[in-house]
Amino acid sequence: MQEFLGLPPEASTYAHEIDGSMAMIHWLMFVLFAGWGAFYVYSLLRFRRSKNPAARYGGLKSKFPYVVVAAVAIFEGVALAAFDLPLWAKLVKDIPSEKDATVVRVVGEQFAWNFHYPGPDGIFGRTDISLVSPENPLGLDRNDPAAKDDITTVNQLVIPVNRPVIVRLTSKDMIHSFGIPYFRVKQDAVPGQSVRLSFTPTMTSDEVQEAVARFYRIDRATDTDKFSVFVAQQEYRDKEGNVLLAKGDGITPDVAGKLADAGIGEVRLGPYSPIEVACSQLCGLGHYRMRATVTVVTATGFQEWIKDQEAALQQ
Ligand SMILES: [Cu+2]
Repeated sequence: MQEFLGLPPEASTYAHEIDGSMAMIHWLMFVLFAGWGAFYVYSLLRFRRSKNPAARYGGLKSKFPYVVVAAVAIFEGVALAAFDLPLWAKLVKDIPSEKDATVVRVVGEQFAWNFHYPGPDGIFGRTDISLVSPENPLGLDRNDPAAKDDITTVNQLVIPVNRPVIVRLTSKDMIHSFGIPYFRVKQDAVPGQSVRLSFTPTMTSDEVQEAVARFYRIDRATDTDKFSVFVAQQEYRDKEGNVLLAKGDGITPDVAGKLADAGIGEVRLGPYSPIEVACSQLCGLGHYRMRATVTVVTATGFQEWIKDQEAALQQ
């Protein structure tokens, strides 16, 4: 169904339910479209001029059509409320304990996403608006003992797979929206409010990259700039066994020429960093570039990343 609707891979625990709900709405709309369309065609034929030369336009005498219209409207309302409200309630209420989750503060601003991790002590350091500067977009007070181990990044969210993530979402300037299509996550970031949301990634970035990889035609005339965000999903060699394109490498004009020489016309490529946060509320002229990469790694990969970040803080 997800492929039928042209949706991206479902990379979080509740993505499937959201897709199910979307599919249901589409089917419901299809049934209504077909029903009303059939009624329209029936009316055209039944009341056509040649059969009803002396038609009167006094309006309906029967109450029955009104009953049908009211029944359909009530059915639609009940169907939407009965399926979607419980799902929404589940998404906003089923937030796990912070002990069992990766907790990240996310602060949107024109036009970037700031991420703030509490570090190994699990406590977010103090932030102060007077400390906000281009180098310290979160206004983190590094003199606060709890802030010493805090990790901050800009436009780069790193999270472990198969563990709940709790986001404390806010905004500095205006309403943005934290949208991650692969996770089916979308939540407005409102200045002055801290909104909690939770999701659990079920696929690593590598797995998503593999899932969305496709074959692309490459030849000498290919504009390789168009492939700048793609990397090869497998190795390509020539007849002598020399590697022309290694797995994980990008396409350059040189590589495209060598592949053409070796008679390889199609290569399997996937986006280098497939998962992104895309701001989903039009928030100004730079809205289109307000995006962050999401890197979903294994639990050990995440520990290593934290260790690297902590080491960088000590310097
Ligand atoms: Cu925005």
